[in-house]
Amino acid sequence: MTSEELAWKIRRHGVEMTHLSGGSHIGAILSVADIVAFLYTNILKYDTKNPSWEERDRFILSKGHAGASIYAALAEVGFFDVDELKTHYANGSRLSGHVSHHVPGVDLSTGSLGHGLSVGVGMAYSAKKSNKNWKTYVVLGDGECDEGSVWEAALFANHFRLNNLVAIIDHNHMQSLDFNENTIELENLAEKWTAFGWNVIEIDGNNHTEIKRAFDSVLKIANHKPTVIIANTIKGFGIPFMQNDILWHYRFPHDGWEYDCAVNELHKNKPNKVRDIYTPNGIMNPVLPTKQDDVGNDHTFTFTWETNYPEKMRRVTAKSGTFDKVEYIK
Ligand SMILES: Cc1ncc(C[n+]2csc(CCOP(=O)(O)OP(=O)(O)O)c2C)c(N)n1
Ligand SMILES: [Mg+2]
Repeated sequence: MTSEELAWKIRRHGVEMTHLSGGSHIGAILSVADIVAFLYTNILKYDTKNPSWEERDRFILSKGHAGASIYAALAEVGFFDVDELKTHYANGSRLSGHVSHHVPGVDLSTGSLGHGLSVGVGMAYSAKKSNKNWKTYVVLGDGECDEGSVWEAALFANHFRLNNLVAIIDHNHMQSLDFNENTIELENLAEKWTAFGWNVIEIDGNNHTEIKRAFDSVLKIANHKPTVIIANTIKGFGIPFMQNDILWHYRFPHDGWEYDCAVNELHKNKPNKVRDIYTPNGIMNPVLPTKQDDVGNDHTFTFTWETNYPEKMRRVTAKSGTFDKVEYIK
């Protein structure tokens, strides 16, 4: 399976899982899908028959609210049956809303932001002390980088020259209620990590060629520093009416136009070899939003989409075409 194929499946499962469960965070799942897919198809060493294999690479999704992306990847590569994904968020299911270590293939439960890098640093440190070859990979949210513990871990990783540690930041410029820059200023993120002693690689995190380039350069780095990949992404990537719209941090695709259009948007870019197990041909006669439906509006907490908008955010807007009127409105 290619990384593009797995990324599509993660997106499709993510829509289904949040739709069925009424669970949140579809925007965050879509944002990180390409990074997760690339890791599970090209980078991580694991054994689906022996999840606690000692030589496996360690992986932590520190932005644990996007747990559906990991569950979908783990099921698709063979850690458990894909059918189980339907139990996401259900009472008694091991596929809890946020990432659970009770799921085979998961090293750390996450969801309370700001802890994953600290634990990852500990893992990398122990590997180094015991001369182990496995690596540690941690995916963080950019809003998560508001947490002080992230920067304490960054200091530690530099101090102990943890060149067996790779952090990837899903830099979608948004957090739960607003843009990062309207919450706590984060820029210049790359300079901050450089100042903390890390190698910094900056890429478009929804582009698989660029993700490959980033991991290829990680292999070539010969110094003793830890590396961070700042992956510029778009929250909601792959479903235009969700892109860069903060509404979809918490809202799930409801019955009707939200679910129908989400599925059909994904089908516009479905790789040929991939089969959609839920709606093989997309949705015939989809419900479409009307002018009264809440689509294309600014849902940020501060309503500062246009006024006083920083130039750098405008670039994100232009790139994604967010708030372009959704073409299939009746
Ligand atoms: C310690 C902590 N505080 C608050 C939250 C609530 N929360 C869940 S997701 C989120 C936003 C995270 O933003 P970001 O890290 O940028 O992730 P994204 O969804 O944009 O990928 C917040 C504040 C949390 N999970 N943990
Ligand atoms: Mg974010």
